[in-house]
Amino acid sequence: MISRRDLLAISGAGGLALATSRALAAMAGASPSPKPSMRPSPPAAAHDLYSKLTTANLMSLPPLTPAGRVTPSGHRRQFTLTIASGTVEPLSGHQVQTMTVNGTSPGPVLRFTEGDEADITVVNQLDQPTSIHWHGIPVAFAKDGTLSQAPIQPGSQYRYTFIAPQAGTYMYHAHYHEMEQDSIIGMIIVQPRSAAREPHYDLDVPLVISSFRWESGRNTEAKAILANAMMMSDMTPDPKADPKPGMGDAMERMDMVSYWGLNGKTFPATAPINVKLGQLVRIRFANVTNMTHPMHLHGHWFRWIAQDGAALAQPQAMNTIAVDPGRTIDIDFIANNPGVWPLHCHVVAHSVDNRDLMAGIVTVVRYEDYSLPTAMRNM
Ligand SMILES: [Cu+2]
Repeated sequence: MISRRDLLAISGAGGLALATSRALAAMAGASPSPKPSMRPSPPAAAHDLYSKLTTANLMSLPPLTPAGRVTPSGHRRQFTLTIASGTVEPLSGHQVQTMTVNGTSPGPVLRFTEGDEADITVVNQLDQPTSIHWHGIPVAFAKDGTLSQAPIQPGSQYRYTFIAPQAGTYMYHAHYHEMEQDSIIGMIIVQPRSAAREPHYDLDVPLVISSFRWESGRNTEAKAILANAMMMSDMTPDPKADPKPGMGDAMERMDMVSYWGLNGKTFPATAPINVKLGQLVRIRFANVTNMTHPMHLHGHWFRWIAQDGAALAQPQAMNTIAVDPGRTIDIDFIANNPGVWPLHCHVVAHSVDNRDLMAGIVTVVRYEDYSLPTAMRNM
């Protein structure tokens, strides 16, 4: 496991040299029988490093080109989304009872090409009404899943149709009892009719930022435990602080508030983004939580290329981007710096758990065959 101290060491000016082998080995998924190191040549590495001290290569990539006009493609794409109660496992051994879409949360990524007719049947197997909102997509008023539409009653279904708009990243989510139904979420990806309007991406990664509510009856209790734990860590004992539950119990209970995640998993259960040197990688963020998540990538700059499904005429170079609630953000980067690099929310409470270990909205960009130097592995 990776502690906050390790994370700070990796993030800080001292860089990798300060990171413990424990942290890096965990991120690299290092096995007891390590493979040989991928790029051992020091002169080449030094040269590569200097060439990375600018964003020129990244910014020479073309921007995404928006569609001039979307016309019907003549294709109909049908999906069935079944909303039901279910169990998910954000972390191995930690099960959460929630509401699911086709058995998972987030639900499946729905993919279209511009101008396709989306034909989506939503089946409600909950014991309460629901409806689905097509976030960012200009659908007909009666299909918006909100005020214009009677909710889908338990045991019944509703058919949504709309035309897939200009290429970009969108999402869907429940718009009925939103607090309770906040796990009914998913991403929509619309591809351009002409591939020439976008750079060729070797990898296109959807990342839905999600959270899992702990049992609502324990909300107050969790806050009290958090307050106590913070006071204890500051070494400023408060005589009024409730000595019960004890710290051990507090630790155990605090696990319940740690389920911030990516694609329904919380680190270290999140899927790594496996890249090869030289690849062009696109990442699509969708945030349906109620907090802003400043997503930071180590070791690289990236371009901010689109927001809310709309391409930016002038992409911006950055390495941290705030993904606001209700927003989709697209970024891309050149995989030019081998390693096992964290990509994480920079709000510490969203990326570190109660035991100071990396958790929550954290994943890694992991280069193929990259392994840690032997010396670090054995430290
Ligand atoms: Cu966050």
